[in-house]
Amino acid sequence: MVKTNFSMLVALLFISAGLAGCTSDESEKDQVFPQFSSVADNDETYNKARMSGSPFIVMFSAEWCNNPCHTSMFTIWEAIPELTVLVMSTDPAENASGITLQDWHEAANAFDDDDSTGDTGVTLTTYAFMKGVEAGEELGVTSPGTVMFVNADGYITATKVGMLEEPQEVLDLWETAQ
Ligand SMILES: [Ca+2]
Repeated sequence: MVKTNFSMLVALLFISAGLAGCTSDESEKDQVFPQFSSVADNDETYNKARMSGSPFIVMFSAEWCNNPCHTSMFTIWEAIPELTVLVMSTDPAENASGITLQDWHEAANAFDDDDSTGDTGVTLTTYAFMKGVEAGEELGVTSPGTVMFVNADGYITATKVGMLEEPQEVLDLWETAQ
């Protein structure tokens, strides 16, 4: 029993330490999403100027991140299809793990495919896959698994650390950016 409690304490301390660097605190609610400029898998350049005027979602991920990344991508799509989602890799290596941005997008699209029936599920057509190392570092995000909701003025209105599994949660967080 004592051992269990100690383990829980260690786990709680670990979780607290992990959350200390995130931006979900009320006090940081108005943090501006940093300037960035990145060429995505569709060869288009995305930056703050291009994104201003409409809310958007940034998912910090990586070429090699399957979960929570893929699950979160499809939960967002399930909640609201065809949203503009910038999927940013926190891995500075070009073609990390030998995966190009195009490969990465295709792997994500294939995540909900059913090989036995040939059903290809949905295709994440409005998601743009790019590097986001500098922006992530400015926000204290250096590993995959954080999703940020940004309003039309470029402010971060909500941050989700970890997997998005419930479409309703996406809707609630998206609402903060409207
Ligand atoms: Ca698919």
